[in-house]
Amino acid sequence: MVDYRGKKVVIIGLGLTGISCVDFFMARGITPWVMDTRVNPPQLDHQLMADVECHCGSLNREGLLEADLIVASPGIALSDPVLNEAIVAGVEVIGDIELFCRENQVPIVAITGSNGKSTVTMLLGEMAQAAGWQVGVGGNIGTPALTLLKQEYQLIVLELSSFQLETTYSLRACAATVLNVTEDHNDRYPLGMQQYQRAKLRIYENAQTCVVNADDTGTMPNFAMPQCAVSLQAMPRRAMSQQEKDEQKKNNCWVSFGIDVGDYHLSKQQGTIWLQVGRKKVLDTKEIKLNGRHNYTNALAALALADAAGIPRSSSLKALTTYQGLPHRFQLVFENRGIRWINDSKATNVGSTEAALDGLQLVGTLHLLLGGDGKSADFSGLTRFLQGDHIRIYCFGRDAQQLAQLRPEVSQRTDNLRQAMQLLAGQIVSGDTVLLSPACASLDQFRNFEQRGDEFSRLAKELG
Ligand code: UMA
Ligand code: ADP
Repeated sequence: MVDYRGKKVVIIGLGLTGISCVDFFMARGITPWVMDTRVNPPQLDHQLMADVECHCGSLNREGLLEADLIVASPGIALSDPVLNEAIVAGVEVIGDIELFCRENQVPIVAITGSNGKSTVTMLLGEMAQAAGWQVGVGGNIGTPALTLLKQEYQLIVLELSSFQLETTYSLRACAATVLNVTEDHNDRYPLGMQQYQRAKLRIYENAQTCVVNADDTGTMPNFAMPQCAVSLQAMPRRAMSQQEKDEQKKNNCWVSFGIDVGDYHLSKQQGTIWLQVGRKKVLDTKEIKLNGRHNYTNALAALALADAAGIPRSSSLKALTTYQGLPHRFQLVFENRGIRWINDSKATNVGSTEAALDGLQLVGTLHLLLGGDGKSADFSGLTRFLQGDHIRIYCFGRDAQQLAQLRPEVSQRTDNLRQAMQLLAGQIVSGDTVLLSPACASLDQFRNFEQRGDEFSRLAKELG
């Protein structure tokens, strides 16, 4: 247990992460100072804040420069000028995952990627449970990691975002994966994909088994990679020495998953698609409850992680035949008069919407709802999935205009999701599919992707 007594601790951000950090320090007899650039951060009225001072509406420069330790929530960019000044001045800046790793004694499976994190994280939790293990699941999925310190577990499964990985140094996962790397969070990575990817690859540092995607070289760590020209702006960590890199290369092992290649891959035989490990077919994909082709690779990744963590294979396979997936991820929410309504509200970037469109089996016309805050993404990758006569596109929210440009002749624009759904309701016929897979974050018009998905589901039942 690290002793933080006598240190001036500042927590930035008073959301879910921030309040879990306040709890952590208060339980150790340390009263932190909290700051949030929001005027009214969400956890301001939390009972734990009764005796804690919170500076709202900006970051206090002097307070940060005088701190011994800054714990930054994932929602605040390290490039924030005031925070960056403290980093440059040498103040130690970490995140909640680092605090967690310094205390935790339990084996960790760590999962990141642009898409599929939550699905694979939950699936792994189910696999461990099927084996009768006490398993804790948390991180970016919504349960702050620090809350997992309060219970005894045999295994911890952490979903980690690139933001969380930027401020983590002591993670030593028994198995770690970057599921895929496609464009996302451009607004937080002004130096481009390489900057985003480097943050994700940090998950492999000191991992015993690294599970990589054989179809996506972006997921592969390259310890020989020369230092990127685009280093994270004053990233508060020292670089690994060559000796450490060589040591790591020797000590950990690599396992891959992929569609046709990889230690864990798919194989086709007489119309049946199998999950295969090495030369052994282990499960007929017809037995998997999850929808969509991308979920076969998620299943392979989860199986590779579970094997590496020592979960009995039979339990993992059993979980694959029962796990139904999470809501808002390519979820059939209503079917009536031969019309399917699919809620894929969690598709908050181009890669996830591509996966939805790629796997779609269509009978009639596809009515596709796109829109929201694109986080400065380049949407052009979607164009190849929007071809043909059997598609109508409805664009709403902040980036509606840009999205409608992808195929203007079949696109219509509205202000919001409700209007878009009212518009399409007059145009659908039996055999059609209505798909909300917006390729954008929801935050311009909704509290979160769940609220957007719930509105879609409600309107589907009302209009369909
Ligand atoms: N913010 C400010 N000023 C601040 C601090 C935050 O404006 O000083 C804003 C941020 O821009 C952000 C919002 O407040 O949009 C929330 O930030 P936060 O750090 O307070 O967030 P938490 O409530 O602590 O939730 C975070 C994760 N959110 C983010 O990384 C933005 C949650 O992931 C995660 O479940 C939670 O910690 C527990 O670990 C959500 C998410 O959207 C689901 N993650 C992104 C994603 O998956 O794409 C990375
Ligand atoms: P994350 O936690 O990374 O956002 P989720 O499992 O919540 O991932 O899924 C988010 C979105 O990405 C959903 O629309 C889902 O259908 C899609 N998705 C899931 N797995 C993959 C994958 N392997 N590749 C591309 N898209 C995926």
